[in-house]
Order: sequence, then C-alpha cells, then structure tokens
Amino acid sequence: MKQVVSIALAASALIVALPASAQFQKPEDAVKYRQSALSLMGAHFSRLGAMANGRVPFDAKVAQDNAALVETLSKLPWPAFVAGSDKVSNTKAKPEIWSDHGKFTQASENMMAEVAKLSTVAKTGNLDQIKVAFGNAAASCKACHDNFRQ
Ligand code: ASC
Repeated sequence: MKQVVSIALAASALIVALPASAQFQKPEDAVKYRQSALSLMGAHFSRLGAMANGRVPFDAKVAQDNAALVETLSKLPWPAFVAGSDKVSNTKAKPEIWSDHGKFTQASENMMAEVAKLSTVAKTGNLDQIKVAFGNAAASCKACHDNFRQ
C-alpha cells in the first residue's frame, strides 16, 4: 500500500512538473509552444469578454468553463521563454523579458493571480462580479504586453 501511494505521488509530481520541464529542441519550438498557449488563452478569454461586455448573452456555465480553461492555460507559457528565444524572426517577445526577468516574472504572476480570481468568481455565476474580475484580468494581460511585447 505504501508503495502504491508513493508511486502515485511520484506520478502526480511528474505530471505537475511537466510544463516546467518541457524540453524544446530549438528556440523556434519554444516560441511556437508559448504562442499556442497564449493564443488559446486569448480565445477563451475573449469568450468571457463577449459576455462581460454584453456582446453575447450571459451563460454562467460557459463563463465558468472558459474561466477555468484560462486559469489552466495561464500556467503554460512561462517555461517556454527560454534564453535565446528572442532572437528568432517570428516572436514579439522583447529582450526585457530576459534583461528584466524579475519584473517579467512578477507580471506573469499577477496575471495568473487575476485569472485565478476570475475563475473563482465565475463559479458564483454573478455577472457583475465577473465583469469586475474580467476587467482586472484584462488589465494584467495588458500590463505585460505594454512592457514586454513588441
Ligand atoms: C484578450 C486577448 C488579450 C487580452 C488583452 C487584454 O482577449 O487576446 O491579449 O484580452 O487584450 O488587455
């Protein structure tokens, strides 16, 4: 039993650690990975935005599902900002990501915290609260783009 538990723990630790240890053959692969994650995050965030801004009717379940996806996706891009991956042609990543890495990490952590709050609020189904949390999350996306994206 003890062995089963420790194998299960080891397996779950591996799964949790996977994004952080994602290996990239070349810088272009890292760029593709982070752009894919950020693009998916934008797609699901926009579905929430459409409801928060009244462009589509509010559906609490859809809002909750999209907020949960955004929360999960928000954790993925960061390990893919590998050194040297600002030197490839198809990236908008600014060199400041690496030269001011503490500030970049702080900005990414702010965004993850705001989208986690948005996901929590989305579970309540309260549109007014979702609107506020969506606005805060959008501001945290923008803050990072303003400083670190070309
Ligand atoms: C989106 C999206 C972003 C953010 C940002 C918020 O829907 O794709 O990058 O919102 O525009 O300011």
